[in-house]
Amino acid sequence: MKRRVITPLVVTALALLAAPGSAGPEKIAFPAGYKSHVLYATVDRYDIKQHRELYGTPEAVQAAKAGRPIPSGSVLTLVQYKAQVDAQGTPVKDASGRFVKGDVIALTVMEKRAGWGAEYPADLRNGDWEYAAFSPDGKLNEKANYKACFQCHKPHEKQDFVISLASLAGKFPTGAVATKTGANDVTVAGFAFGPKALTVGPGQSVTWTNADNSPHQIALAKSQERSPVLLKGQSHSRAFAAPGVYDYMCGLHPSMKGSIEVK
Ligand code: HEC
Ligand SMILES: [Cu+2]
Repeated sequence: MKRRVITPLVVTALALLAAPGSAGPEKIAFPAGYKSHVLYATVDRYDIKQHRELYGTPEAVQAAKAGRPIPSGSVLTLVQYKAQVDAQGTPVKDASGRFVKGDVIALTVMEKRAGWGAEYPADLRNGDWEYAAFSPDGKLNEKANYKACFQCHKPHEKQDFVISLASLAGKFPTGAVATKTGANDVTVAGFAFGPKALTVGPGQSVTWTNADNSPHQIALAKSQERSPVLLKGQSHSRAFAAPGVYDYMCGLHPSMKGSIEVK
């Protein structure tokens, strides 16, 4: 930051900035230098046909790797690219099976600074984080649904609201996953539940196993109960006592849907 003489006018402006009601995406400056940050993960989003690059400031990556809290001043930038598709609309893959990126659609950013976020009600606040969305040319998107950023990242409070924390910490498992194919097993692969609809007897358990590189989460529609976030290779089991149809979705990717019928 440039040094400047603090005039009374600047002092007033600073006081206004710190006043309640000033919370919001305007606090975040476009991270023009994000490409010089650390590219810590890439994500192929089968559900929305996007390729994503996730960048973090070096201090954030170092802290996450060491298991320390992410420091004030950290910036995480998620760059959304359109996936290139073939004539059928299916994403084209490169030699290593990854989506081929097209144009940048948007950049979403999280920035954490000590003291930020205090204006938000407790059921919305994401610690000291603010969220902002930018167009490819760096203009703030004032029409983005900022409440949804807070709501969707809120359940990840235990990992400082950073959904990709395991990747940021370099702890994301790699390698193939041995999928289970028992009658009560559901495999999560390619951003889909398989089988999508499963029937089990009363009192039986269903086990979901995540075979994707992306994390997923089982979120029951009616009760809003959520499993822990399942990283690649991790499983979650739950017994269903009462007959009925239990619709669920992925808590991270709401377009992924499935159902369990108990009868
Ligand atoms: C539907 C749920 C959902 C909403 C709404 C959402 N995110 Fe996320 N966000 C995710 C998921 C899931 C990831 C992990 C990467 C992925 O799968 O694309 C993520 C990752 C991120 C990351 C990378 C760091 C991290 O937490 O892993 C940033 C930055 C980010 N989101 C910013 C935003 C902003 C800004 C908004 C609002 C404009 C927003 N998000 C809204 C689900 C959501
Ligand atoms: Cu998911």
